[in-house]
Amino acid sequence: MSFFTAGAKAALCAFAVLALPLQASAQAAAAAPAATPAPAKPAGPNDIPEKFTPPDADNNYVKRVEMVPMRDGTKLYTVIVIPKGAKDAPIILTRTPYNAKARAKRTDSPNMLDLLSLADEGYVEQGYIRVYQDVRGKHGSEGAYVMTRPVIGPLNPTTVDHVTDAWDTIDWLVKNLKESNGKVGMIGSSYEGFTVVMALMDPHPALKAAVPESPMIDGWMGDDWFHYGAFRQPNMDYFPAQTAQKGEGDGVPRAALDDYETMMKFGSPAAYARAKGLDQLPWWKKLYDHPAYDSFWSQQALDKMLATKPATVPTLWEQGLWDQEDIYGAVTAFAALKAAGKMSNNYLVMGPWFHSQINREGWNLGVFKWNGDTALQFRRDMVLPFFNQHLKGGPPANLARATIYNPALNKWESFSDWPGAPATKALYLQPGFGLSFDKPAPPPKGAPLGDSYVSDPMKPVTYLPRPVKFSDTDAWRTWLVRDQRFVDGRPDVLVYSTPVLTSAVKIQGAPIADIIAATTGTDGDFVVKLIDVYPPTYPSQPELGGYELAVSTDIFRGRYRESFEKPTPIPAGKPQRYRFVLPSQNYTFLPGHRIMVQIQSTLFPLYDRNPQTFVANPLDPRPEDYKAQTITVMRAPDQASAILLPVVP
Ligand code: PG9
Repeated sequence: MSFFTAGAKAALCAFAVLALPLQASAQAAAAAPAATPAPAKPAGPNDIPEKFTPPDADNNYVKRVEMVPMRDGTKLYTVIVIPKGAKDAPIILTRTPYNAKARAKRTDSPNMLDLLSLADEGYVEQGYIRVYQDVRGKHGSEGAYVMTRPVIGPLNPTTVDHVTDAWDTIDWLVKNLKESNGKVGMIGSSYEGFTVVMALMDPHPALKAAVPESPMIDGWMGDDWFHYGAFRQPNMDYFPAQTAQKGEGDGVPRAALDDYETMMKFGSPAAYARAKGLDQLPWWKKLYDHPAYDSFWSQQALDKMLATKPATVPTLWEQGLWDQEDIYGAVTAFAALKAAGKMSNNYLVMGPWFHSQINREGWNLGVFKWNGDTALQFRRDMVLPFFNQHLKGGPPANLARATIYNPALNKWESFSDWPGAPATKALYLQPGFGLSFDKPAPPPKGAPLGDSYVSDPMKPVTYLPRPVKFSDTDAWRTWLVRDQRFVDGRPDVLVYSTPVLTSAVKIQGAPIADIIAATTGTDGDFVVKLIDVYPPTYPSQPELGGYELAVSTDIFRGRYRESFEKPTPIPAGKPQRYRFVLPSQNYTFLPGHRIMVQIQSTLFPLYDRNPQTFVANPLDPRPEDYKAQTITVMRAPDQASAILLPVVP
């Protein structure tokens, strides 16, 4: 297990269901995370020596573990692996909450290539020094842990943050590693990507290149915690795993195999948190106190911060096209830098990947097969040349401004700018569940102006066929590309489709859902999926016949339609506009395929159920607040619902 990458480790933490008896877990949760006193020396004979030093003469590397001092005196556990005999070697640094010791140990081996993870192979082959460090408060590091610790300021009253810790670490590394050339690159995915971005806020002069991969940039808008205000319930496993103790916390025990059943039984996220003791965790309390996008969230949104203070460090942003955890951050940060006129040092790569797949093999995603190992292509042909250029004085990496895989054409495409087009071409919902680029015609007198369904929170639409298990890693990684036929016959899912395409429709950028809808309730969620429907038969891969591949999916909590900061009740029965940006794609809908749009109100148990009644705290509705409501999605000429597509000629 030591080779687990950040993303995998996170998924593992987040979705491990432990078979611990309830009592044992309650004890673990109740244990205060106080500083551990120095253990007393045991009396009597002891077969365990005070120190054991394994001989390393056979190793082709030197491994040092250092407690690196920060400016406040806190020492951070740092594993440094140096190729034996290295001189003038650059350093690659990853700062992690996921156990540096384990991150730097794929297998016990005298060979550095075997010791480090698959993702590190290129660095080993090219003679880099590899460093992993535990962030403060986690695993081997001293200090207090704060979840995604914000920068020093209103949300962080201390004198330290990841900006200063990265600075102090880099300073120590270049001053203390005599084998180094004084140049450091940072890389990491997800939480580790977040720590890379933090280092860019005030980069040490020795930080010469950065690769934030699927970084958590804004946890409310579209990364791990919420999507446009809808809460992501697998977090209820991640919180205790990450914050119940300094090491890896226990999972939350389940009485049912099916997480649908578990989450339905407890009702709201807050009721679940109370029942499982999670209300002891400060991070859950913060989240509970900030369900809306108030300053707690906007002041720690890294895209906004970067845009006001862009770094000059060359940065290669990476994000998976179907990243089930952080699909928002990298592309949004890239866009913010572009808007600030600071694109010249920034590059973007998006591949056909699940979260952190770049650290593994990338031959396929679910049933979709790609042209080779796309993750290796990223590491070998993009990241390594990028680091070699900036850390070793190697030849120019010649990266395009954006390099994005086109999953339908099964190839990488290069762009001098991204997005390739603004999302302005409206694909309208039509009567008879059609979809077309023409505005809907005036309907015959008395014909309905929209399509209705009853959304019942007691029978929510699932994101995967039941039984749903958050702990099923394969299902979690591939849910975004699962065939959507499993829901398209439900009466509470609206399904619109174009005729079979006779020419290709190519999109390059983020589609925008622009839905006009009324509800009989006073709150409600809208889930919109843009889908590629394969031809009914597909001889080269028969299981793709008629497949409904959601190329871009997201959810929006209706109470935030006018303001993310100040939610307002939806006036019952009055059509409202729900406009939100969907995840970016570089996709060609091919002739013979159809474009489909599905609209529904739930995506459970991944997202919490909206009670469909406006309540003060949407994380804590009472059981009686959950009410079935009728939703009507409008498709009249003056109330046209559409998906705005970034279509290129
Ligand atoms: N998606 C995980 C995460 C990132 C940031 C905060 C919390 C969780 C991860 O894979 O690290």
